[in-house]
Amino acid sequence: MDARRTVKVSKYLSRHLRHQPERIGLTLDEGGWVEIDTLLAAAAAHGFPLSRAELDHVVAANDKRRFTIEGTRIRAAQGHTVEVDLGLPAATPPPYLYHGTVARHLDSIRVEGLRPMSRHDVHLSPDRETAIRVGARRGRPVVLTVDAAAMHRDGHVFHVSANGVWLTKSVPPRYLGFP
Ligand code: HQG
Repeated sequence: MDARRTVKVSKYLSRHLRHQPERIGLTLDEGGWVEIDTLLAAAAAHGFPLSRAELDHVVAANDKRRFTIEGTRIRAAQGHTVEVDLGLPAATPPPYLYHGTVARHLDSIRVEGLRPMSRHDVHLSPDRETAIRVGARRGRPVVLTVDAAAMHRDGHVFHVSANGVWLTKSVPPRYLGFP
């Protein structure tokens, strides 16, 4: 399977396991899971034939481990805009986490802090390199430092997804370090 096909399949899965399952007639359960056979049938029926071997390859080879297979089911590890409860336990974050963004958002972030926007949670990275990659999706990346230890001490709840993305409901400005 070539790299382009892998990315294409990964984007297709992200779209339908995170954002628009109904577009191909899928219903995710409350945890975001769907039967793999159902997903493959729905994809085929909507003009995107995909083999089980290709699916397994994309899940295993995915640079961010975006998808999780458990038994006969699959789900996206994080990043949903549809309502799901991933059932992740609360976790103690490392002292600092990082958020990659771009300069045009900074005025608003200084006032409001980080908000989840269209997703369920604010996504935070465990290291600067990852945050730079996240910010670079939108332009020249700017990395904000999050005092996660202080947030945790003050009662903010953190979860970590199966692929190592740290999630929290919001980050008030006082916990943010700007470059
Ligand atoms: C910004 C990708 C103005 C925030 C990545 C970001 C990540 C504000 C954008 C995952 C704001 C939201 C998530 C405020 C936040 N005012 N702008 N108060 N608060 N923002 O895509 O973190 O490839 O929803 O800085 O790797 O960029 O999809 O979040 O620029 O893990 O697996 O609003 O998506 O993963 O954008 O990215 P997003 P994100 P995948």
